[in-house]
Amino acid sequence: MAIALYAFDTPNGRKISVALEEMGLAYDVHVVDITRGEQNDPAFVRISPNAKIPAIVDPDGPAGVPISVFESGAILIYLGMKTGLFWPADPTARVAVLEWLMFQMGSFGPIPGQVHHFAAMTDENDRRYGLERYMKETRRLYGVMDRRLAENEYFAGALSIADFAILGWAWRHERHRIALADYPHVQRWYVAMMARPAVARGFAIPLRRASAP
Ligand SMILES: N[C@@H](CCC(=O)N[C@@H](CS)C(=O)NCC(=O)O)C(=O)O
Repeated sequence: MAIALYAFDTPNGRKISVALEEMGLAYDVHVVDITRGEQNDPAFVRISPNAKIPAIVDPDGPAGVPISVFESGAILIYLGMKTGLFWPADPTARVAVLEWLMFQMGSFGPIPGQVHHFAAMTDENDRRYGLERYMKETRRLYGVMDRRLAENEYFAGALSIADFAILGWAWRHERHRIALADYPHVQRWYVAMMARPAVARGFAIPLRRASAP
């Protein structure tokens, strides 16, 4: 039976549509339009208690018992454990995946997300401090990623769920005002990731209703 994906067209939503496509799992999309407050619908909050997308419901969970999962990092680990794909069995390799997944969850998401927030402000006084602070840190994070990718094809060596997590946010590099050409190793990785047919499908799947503004 298909996994239910509750998502919207955002970096955290796209991480999961990309992973589901890469893993070849059947899924149905349930758009949760966060511009209309649908994340606060009590039925959705029962699945995602923090009232944020993404979330999944897998009717075929562990031991055949249905399970819901919220938090994109937890979803990626769950899907990796379920399929054994992009989630190495070797403990040393797994640590690298966890490191870069946590890097994304803790920094490369929350920080560029603040750039998106302050960039959208119209009052110059309100936006200046926030933009300077978070753009500086975002550039530093791209530097961290560039150094890692100078020595590794993918973040954890082999392609893993950490790449899907980081890709979701790198996809928005223009919105957080980053020129990928300034980070050639990130650019090389980004171009290679986006050229993958399953990644393209993960970004093409509609996560917005046609009627939405
Ligand atoms: N740590 C969460 C963050 C999820 C998150 O921030 N989702 C955003 C969209 S990308 C959301 O649902 N925003 C709606 C809101 O804040 O009300 C995860 O990685 O799943």
